[in-house]
Amino acid sequence: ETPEQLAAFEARIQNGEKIEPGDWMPAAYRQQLIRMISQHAHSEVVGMLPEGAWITRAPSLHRKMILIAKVQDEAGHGQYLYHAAETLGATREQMLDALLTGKAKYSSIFNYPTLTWADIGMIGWLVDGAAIKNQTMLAGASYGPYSRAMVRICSEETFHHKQGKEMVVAYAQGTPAQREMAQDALDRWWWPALMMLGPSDKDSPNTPQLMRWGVKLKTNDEVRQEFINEHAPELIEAGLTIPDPLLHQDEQGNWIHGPINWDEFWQVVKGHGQMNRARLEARNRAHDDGAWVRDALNAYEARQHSQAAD
Ligand code: FAQ
Repeated sequence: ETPEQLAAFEARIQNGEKIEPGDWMPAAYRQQLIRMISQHAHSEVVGMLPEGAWITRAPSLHRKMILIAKVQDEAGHGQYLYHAAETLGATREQMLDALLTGKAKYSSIFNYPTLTWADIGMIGWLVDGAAIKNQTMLAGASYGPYSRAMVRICSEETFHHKQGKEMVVAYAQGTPAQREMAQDALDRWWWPALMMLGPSDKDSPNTPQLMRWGVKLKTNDEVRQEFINEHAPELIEAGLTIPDPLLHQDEQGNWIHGPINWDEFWQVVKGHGQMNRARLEARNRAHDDGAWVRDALNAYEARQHSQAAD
């Protein structure tokens, strides 16, 4: 890598050009993108588990159909993202191996259990809501395939967000038992939803480089502030109590949160959350159960090759 190459690359970013797969890029840019996009893909795939657990227990056919479609969308998002990472030279096998052996990270949020049906609504409202804020920003990212994947993913997640909000608002205004279930879900998901947007800026080693190269256009704390500003008033309007006694609006209209328990966040990131083990076990089981499909594909490909050679 010469200083001239780097300067030309950075000038392209400054001009708002997209970097495409065959273009020259610094090795660190490629590495950062593979890290981020593959972790994002893993999050979508592992993210199917907490919600998938409730498909058989949905309270109506209507809600069951919505949930099946949502979980299926997450699988699709995982696919686009694995493809986006493949354009940078990562192989599917390497990425899956990193996930299944616990080397790769995926979003902390999916290491929390879904204890009641209201959790499904709360995931749609808060987790998809946080994901949309982060991904709308990433839709402007400098790497073309990632930015384009974000546009499609965000539009699908907008439906997820709406169905979650509709569900929680209905329960918050429903019977006393439904209200209690919605409040309990908020009590358990509020703080993890704030944490999923990443560590505070002072503890975020990747942000400066990612911002310099136009991958992230905002810091973790900026995105978190946007998320709270949108969601806090809506949750309060729905009649729910946000479990943060220090939450208040400042003179600029920003909703200021109390201290986040970053020890809990890092414990979860390091693999010691409530569901880390169960999530990895479930993914490993699914992978092992799919071995016959991979074998069949390989056998089919080998036969096509041998027929082509004949
Ligand atoms: N969980 O220096 P930073 C979804 C790690 S998709 C676990 O700030 P960065 C859809 C981070 O990797 C949700 N680890 O890192 C859905 C780094 O470690 P490393 C996923 C985390 O990259 C909805 C270290 O901490 N979205 O929910 C987390 O600048 C409903 C230092 O952090 C994406 O992946 C975390 N929450 O900023 C699906 C979006 N946060 O890798 C189903 C793409 C940080 O150096 C149902 N990613 N770490 O060893 C991003 O935007 C960024 O990577 C951040 C983190 C913002 C997540």
